[in-house]
Amino acid sequence: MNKTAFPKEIMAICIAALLTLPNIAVADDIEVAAEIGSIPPEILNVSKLRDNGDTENISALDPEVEYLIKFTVRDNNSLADLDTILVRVYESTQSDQPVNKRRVYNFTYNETANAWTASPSGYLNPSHTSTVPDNKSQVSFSFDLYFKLAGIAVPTGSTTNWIVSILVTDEDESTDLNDSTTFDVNEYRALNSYTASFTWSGKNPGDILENRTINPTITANLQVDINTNGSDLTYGAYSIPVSSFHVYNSTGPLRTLSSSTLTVYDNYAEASDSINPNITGYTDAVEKTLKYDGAIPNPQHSGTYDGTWTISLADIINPA
Ligand SMILES: [Ca+2]
Ligand SMILES: [Ca+2]
Ligand SMILES: [Ca+2]
Ligand SMILES: [Ca+2]
Repeated sequence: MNKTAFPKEIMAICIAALLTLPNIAVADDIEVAAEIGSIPPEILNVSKLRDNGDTENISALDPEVEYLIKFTVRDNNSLADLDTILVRVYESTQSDQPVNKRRVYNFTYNETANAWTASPSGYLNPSHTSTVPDNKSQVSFSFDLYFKLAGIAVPTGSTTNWIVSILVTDEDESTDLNDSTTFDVNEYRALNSYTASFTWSGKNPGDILENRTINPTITANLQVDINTNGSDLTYGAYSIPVSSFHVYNSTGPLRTLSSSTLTVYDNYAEASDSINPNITGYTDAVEKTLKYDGAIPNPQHSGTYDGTWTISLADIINPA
């Protein structure tokens, strides 16, 4: 037997095995992935209210005056991952109510637009511009939001408050909420835009003085008394006593003018609401009519007599 000779069957198997060896590659792709989690946004360092001179810790805000709130937002997916920041400023019992300048204000930062908007309009950026980030690849930014409230914003007192609620939402709809800032709204009453003088011309002793109308525009965030004071009209040493004149409101009653305060409209509010238990309503830029008339005494020395009368607003109520 030849020991070097393979049996035919074994040789055939070896050839078949050689033919099925894999090709040897010199390069190949590696599929690589790193899954980055969606990180919720955070609100940090919320300031108390500041006035626009940056005085901190304002606890009671005047309507129609600019204020500032500062806060930092961080998102470790970068600021570009933010969707919106909603700063809702509202009387504390009105959180679910629609925006309304009496009670709820929304200030919204939209990351895509990189801009603030406000509803109701007209109360954002009264004299300063609220800040926005100019580099969205940062992870945090300190926002300055400048705003004011309307003259009719409901006043609050020792048992009631307004709240600043800040809600940040990212593109994964993760959120953070901070409503730690509270404040009071002070009483507000303003009277303007009235014709500040009138004259009776060509009169003689004993003449009736036809009525003259003054229409002050009233804005107040609570009920107010609309009052008037008169004074004697004088010409050198001569005078026409204040009691020669009358004042009345749009429906009466006629009252003799006096140097003491007379209430022409008592506890007046154009619109009623009961948000604050002590407040019956408010008046938003409404003209009210006060009329004055009188009679010249007889006899009366000739001359041009003049004097200064006053219209004033007073409140007699403290907000609860
Ligand atoms: Ca995020
Ligand atoms: Ca975004
Ligand atoms: Ca309070
Ligand atoms: Ca009154």
